[in-house]
Amino acid sequence: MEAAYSKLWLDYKPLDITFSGSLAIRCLKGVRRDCAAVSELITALSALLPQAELTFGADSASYIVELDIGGYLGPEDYTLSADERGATILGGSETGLLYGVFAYTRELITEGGFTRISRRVSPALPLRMLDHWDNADGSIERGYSGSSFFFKNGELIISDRTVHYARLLASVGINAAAINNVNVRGDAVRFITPDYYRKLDMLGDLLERWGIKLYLSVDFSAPMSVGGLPSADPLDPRVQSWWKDKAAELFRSVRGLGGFLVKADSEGQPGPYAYGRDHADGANMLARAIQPYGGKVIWRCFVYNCSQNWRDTRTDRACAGYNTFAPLDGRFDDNVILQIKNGPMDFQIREPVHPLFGVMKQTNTAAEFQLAQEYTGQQLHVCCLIPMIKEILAFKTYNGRDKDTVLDMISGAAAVSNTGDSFCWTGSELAGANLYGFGRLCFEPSLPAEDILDEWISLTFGQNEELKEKLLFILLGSRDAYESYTVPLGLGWMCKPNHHYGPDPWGYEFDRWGTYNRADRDAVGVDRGPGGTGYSELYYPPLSDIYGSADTCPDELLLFFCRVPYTHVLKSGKTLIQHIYDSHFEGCEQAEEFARLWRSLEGSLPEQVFKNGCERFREQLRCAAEWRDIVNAFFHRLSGIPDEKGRKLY
Ligand code: GCW
Repeated sequence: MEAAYSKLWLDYKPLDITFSGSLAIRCLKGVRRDCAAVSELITALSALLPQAELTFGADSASYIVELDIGGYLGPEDYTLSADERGATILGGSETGLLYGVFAYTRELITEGGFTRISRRVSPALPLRMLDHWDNADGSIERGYSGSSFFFKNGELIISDRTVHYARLLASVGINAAAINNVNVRGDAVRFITPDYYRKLDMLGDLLERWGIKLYLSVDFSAPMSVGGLPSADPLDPRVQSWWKDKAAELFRSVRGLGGFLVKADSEGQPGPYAYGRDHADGANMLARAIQPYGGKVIWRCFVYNCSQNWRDTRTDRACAGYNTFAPLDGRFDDNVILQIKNGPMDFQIREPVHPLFGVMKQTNTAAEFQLAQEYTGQQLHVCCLIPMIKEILAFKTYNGRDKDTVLDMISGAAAVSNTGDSFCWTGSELAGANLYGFGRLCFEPSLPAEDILDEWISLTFGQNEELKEKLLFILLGSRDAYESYTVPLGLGWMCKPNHHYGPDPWGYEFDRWGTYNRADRDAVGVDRGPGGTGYSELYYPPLSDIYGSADTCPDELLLFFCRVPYTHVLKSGKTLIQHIYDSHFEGCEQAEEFARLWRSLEGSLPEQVFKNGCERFREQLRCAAEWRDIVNAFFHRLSGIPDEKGRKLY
């Protein structure tokens, strides 16, 4: 039977070398023959070198791969050394060893054979997590890749696909997965009841073999919804003891459980505010219940008023996360990690970096990214997010520390997964690069985007220079193009309401979500400077000054921070209105060029991949033209200013 899913970058094909000798794997000391590292090495070597005889431990073999576990390394670290005669992979634990095996395999494939390697790697971030927004009924919130492969009709599914999933994650170093939606609905409320323990235990055990901890999104009001208590007040001793008992039962029943992910007081989810408590009270209560088992609470900072009045220009959603959490710095227990979205609003194609990263100096934090392309083309448009993630991690907060970048401040990163049960996992093959790249960046953030993509292309599609060059061009230019033909200069939210696909410049203008562009006939943008909502003041100087004035604010964020007339001259020398017109035309042209390049790859890609890409590019071009014409018409009609170049603006 044909597999129902692609193996993605783990589709090991024979190497194009002549090796007729014998191969041996030698397991030293504590390395168990049945651990994932050894099984992965066998899988890889027998596929890459199918003609070679593979044995265990034979000293006479012409190439020997020695596996070892060394006490002096961190548990997830590995060292890798290799030459023409063999390789030694040393892990700090079986997990570190597994990462070393994947790195070694990657090297064999990208180098096209045995080479010299000498390297020691420790993951930059201890927590490297994927957050699934999968619902118990099998649907996925903001899922663009089919249905859930974890759940169907309230049941937890474990299949060979689950094993391949674990291998994919481990191969890029992801070590945690929250399997259910942060909006905990339907049967998911009951995941923390005995009904689900047996399956959760199987899943947790399976994932743990590949170094991945299982996380569950939980309902903050579970003491009521599950426990039947009258309250979920975090300071109520009955609530505290309910969670303690629940934690004891859960951690006893489910192997590999890492802890909880919580969305509280956000978009209708229950939280501590209902009882007049704050988010430290809420998070710490849960953290104390699971602390004895080494559990962690990943607590989201996506807290804002989603019932705002659009007439109110003083309340600013961008300030909400900061105002909620900055005053609580230092109050969170050690096993709480605050998960902060990369920007202060919500995963737009361009936002400033969240000011909480700089200010939470005494709290464990993790950055949250969204691989699911909710606002970035829904996996119908190509939009490679790797350069964006790199930019955010490298962002200097100026918070007075010697090491002051986002990467220096966080101890983890999480990404909303873009996966589903589609054949290629991510709906679009090109979206697979985001999943791959996210994991690689959490492990080795200094890797250039181009190198990560180069690696992903080689592993996924094989070594073909022309193919690589074209795909790199498409992927590396894709975010720019998307940004250019959609929303200008950091403005955000000109999409259609609810599903967030396609243009609707006033779709969110008179709504309750706090997402306004304030466009009128003279000007556009939100004044978030000191004379406006004051958001720019939440950054440390010099950023607060830079962002606070239209003279210094970088062009790409201008309309996020400032309200400026259409005749305002940008740093590029163009007027704002002309920039809007030009970038929309240019972005569409870039997308057309990507589609042309893709079509030229017919024959170099598997047919199914090629056809799927063609369909998606067709849709991207259709939608990009809509964006261009509607956004340009919108600003043209409001401003009455013609295009200098005389193009048709409708
Ligand atoms: O942007 C919003 C999404 C919601 C999502 C929420 C969140 C899971 O539109 O679908 O809910 O963000 O991040 O919690």
